[in-house]
Amino acid sequence: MKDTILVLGACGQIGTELTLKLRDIYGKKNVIASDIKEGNAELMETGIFEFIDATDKNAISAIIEKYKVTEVYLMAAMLSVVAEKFPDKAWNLNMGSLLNVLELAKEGVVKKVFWPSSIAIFGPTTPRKLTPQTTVMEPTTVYGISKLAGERWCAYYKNKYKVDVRSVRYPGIISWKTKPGGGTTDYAVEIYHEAIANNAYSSFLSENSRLPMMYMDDAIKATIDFMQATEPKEYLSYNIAAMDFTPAEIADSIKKYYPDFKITYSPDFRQQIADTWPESIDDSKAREDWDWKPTFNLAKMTQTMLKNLKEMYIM
Ligand code: AKB
Repeated sequence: MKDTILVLGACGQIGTELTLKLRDIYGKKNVIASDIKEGNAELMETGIFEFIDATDKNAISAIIEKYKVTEVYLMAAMLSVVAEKFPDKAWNLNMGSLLNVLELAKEGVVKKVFWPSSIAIFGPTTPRKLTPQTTVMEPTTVYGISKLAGERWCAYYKNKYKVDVRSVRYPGIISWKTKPGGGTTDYAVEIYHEAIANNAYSSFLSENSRLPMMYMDDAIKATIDFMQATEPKEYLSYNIAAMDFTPAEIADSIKKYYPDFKITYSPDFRQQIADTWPESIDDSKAREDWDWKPTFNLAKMTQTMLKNLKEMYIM
């Protein structure tokens, strides 16, 4: 039987490009996009779209039944910055949607689930350089707490009910197609837009604030590769890594194309979140267990971002 996939939160930054890639692989008819709001024109025009609130289990269940869905990618989430402003809403969305999908998978309707975790599961007591797969995890943000609790819920449903749920711990994700919303790592996307639009950027993180990052194509590749990997794998949620850099380093990479580009620094409350996260990630387990390997470094990403954004801003 062919897989039929439902993407919840398909209009978000990762959801948009993930859905388009899944449609390339599995066929347009077999990948149903859904979100609480409309998204990118390409996403809306290339296949089926359904309005779904991911906290509404009956609504998800009805769509699963309607299209005979076998796999769910649950991409709906409130990110770190917005979650600090609305802790109860963040908890309800991040946990409620996950428990809905895990329950449906437990009932046997859905055969496989993808759920995104994050480097936000780590906290100030975690080793910050080359953070290992298994280590101290004491997140201090609402978002990080919800992601760590989510990992534990996934493990519970996997162990107790044999639910096939898989996850990766995304670092900051950079892309030109869809802007991120409400994350601490968003500066690394904003900076490219501002470079093209104004040749200047004021960073909300300090000059030397180093964080793990990844270009979107690699994040999508990791997601789909892990979902297609044959079971069993040792871990349910894997560290993945591609690069790490500071605002000063990304600015230097932009200056290679725009020598007059100016960066200034006005760290705000988001700095406190960044200070609790790792600087770099050890992803050797993902490399060993399912051949994970990134293809973009900072130089290649900057070249790709600037080229595509330039064309987008000119159009
Ligand atoms: C955020 O900044 O909140 C996210 C994340 C690291 O999960 N991009």
